[in-house]
Amino acid sequence: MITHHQKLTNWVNEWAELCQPEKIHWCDGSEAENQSLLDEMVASGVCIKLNEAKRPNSYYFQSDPSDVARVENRTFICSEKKEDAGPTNNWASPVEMKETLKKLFNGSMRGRTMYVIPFSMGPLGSRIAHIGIQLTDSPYVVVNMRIMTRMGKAVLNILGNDEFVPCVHSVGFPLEPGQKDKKWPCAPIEQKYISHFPETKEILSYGSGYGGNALLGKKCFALRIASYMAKKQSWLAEHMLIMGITNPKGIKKYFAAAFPSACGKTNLAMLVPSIPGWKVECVGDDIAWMKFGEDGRLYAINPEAGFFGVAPLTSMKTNPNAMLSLKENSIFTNTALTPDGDIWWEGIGYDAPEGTITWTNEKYDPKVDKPAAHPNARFTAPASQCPVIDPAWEDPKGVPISAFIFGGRRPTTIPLVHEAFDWNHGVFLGSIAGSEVTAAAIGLKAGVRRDPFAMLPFTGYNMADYFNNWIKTGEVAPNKNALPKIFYVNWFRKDENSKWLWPGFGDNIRVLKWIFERCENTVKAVRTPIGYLPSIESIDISGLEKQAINLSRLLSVDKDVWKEEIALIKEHFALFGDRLPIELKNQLIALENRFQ
Ligand code: SAT
Ligand code: MN
Repeated sequence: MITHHQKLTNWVNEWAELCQPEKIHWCDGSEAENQSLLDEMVASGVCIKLNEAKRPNSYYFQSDPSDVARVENRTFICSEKKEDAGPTNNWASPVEMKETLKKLFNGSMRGRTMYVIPFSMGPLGSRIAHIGIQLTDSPYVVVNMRIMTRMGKAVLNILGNDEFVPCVHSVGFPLEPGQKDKKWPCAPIEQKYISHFPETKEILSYGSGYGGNALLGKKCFALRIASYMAKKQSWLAEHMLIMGITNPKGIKKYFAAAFPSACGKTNLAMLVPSIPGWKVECVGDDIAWMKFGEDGRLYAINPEAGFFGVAPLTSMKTNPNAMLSLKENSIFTNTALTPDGDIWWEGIGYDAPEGTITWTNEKYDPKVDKPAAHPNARFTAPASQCPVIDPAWEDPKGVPISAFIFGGRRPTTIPLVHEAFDWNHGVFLGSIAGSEVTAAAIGLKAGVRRDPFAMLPFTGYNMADYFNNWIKTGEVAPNKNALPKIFYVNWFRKDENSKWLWPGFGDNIRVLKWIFERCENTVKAVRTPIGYLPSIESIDISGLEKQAINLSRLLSVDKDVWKEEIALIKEHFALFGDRLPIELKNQLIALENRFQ
């Protein structure tokens, strides 16, 4: 036992009594502890150590085929009142959920070790950081949490006798005496429960060993629980990357950006600029926690310490900085495995060598239409290994945010970039963010799938109240002039032949440059009914002459198309009924009027 925190000790003992693990291990976070867990997992066949010469100190896992991603229909927000979970969450009564889970957790760790993981979301001791303690029976979770968070003894020292967010996790596969373990133990889908109790700040997760279902610091704590804490305490917990951007004169600004999945958020966070003299550095690729500083500016920290990124399509071409981040000391889950003991995935930039093994542990046949890596295969890599990690990424003070950027995949309607008229208009832009989905995406209706602030599956309370927290942030800002400006980008506009109009990737710096210059007030903008747009001359496309970029098309705002868009926004807002903040209702009316 390495703590005198009586409440913590009691809590651990209570759960141990219920879950009945064979032993309890308090994680100190040391290198030796990490190595012994990895060695044990290799010895028992749970994972493979990759070729030391190719991928030093890295490990390869294959999950159960049923346990490959977050499970939104098994994710619950258990607030006292159903309406406090809102129309976008699965609600369950906290009392009933706890009863259900107590039964499942009863004896769920038999034959296993219960690990106690003290972790800090954010630099140790930062005024924006918070501490959680996760109990888990999964050593895979322990080694991942060691990369993704600051974990171990030092956290308990900082905690003292303070409050922590209790997080309990079990893979839900107890072992009877003599029973052989599975390579990836988990429970069947109908027994998986990823449940959150925002009002009491608790997380109980049962039945899954995967990513956001099991690494409870990430989506469960840093977004769902933290978003509720943020509302109560007037700060922001957001699904945003944080990037530093430096112009050729050496002036630096920080932006935070939210995009729905599959918009290249990790790529943007580590972008390699295509115009000379500009530099992008990465503070974080997924989550931002923000509070006002003494100077009245909004300061952001990345609560995480690693990247849990989608592997397929990551290559030296699409994201060299991610590739270099994962060159060693990394964990790979559900990628393919090459015969010489390295990883491979679709879109890595070279063919799979003969003899490659798929994520389902079969011999890979490129002629058969079955991917070698699962589309949601992941790498877990330390952020400190990113070649463009920002020098201030661990600054406990955080970094001052100059601009928020929202976006989505919209083949039509939305221009390359536009700027909000003011804070509330910016909140409106965040609230209508979304991507167009094709009918091909399973289970989704074709059309625009709204994902407000990219927080649809991650807001731990009523989304309408979450919008209100953003409105309120503008009201309580100590210095309204120091509030970040708000922008909306769309890299994904297409022409009538379904060809991308914008090159994307490193060329997105050209849009970031305009945003940067708007923050500096050194470039003009054109007022349109939807917001401020760049004039055609003010987007720097030098060096792209050969590609004949059609900027007037990319920046066009079509009245008839926007009439349709407004009708869709009305439908989207109707979901929130009377709870939708009046400020957003008024924004929609004003938008409609500006098109009259
Ligand atoms: O599995 S995670 O929730 O960590 C990643 C994701 O699905 O966004
Ligand atoms: Mn994410």
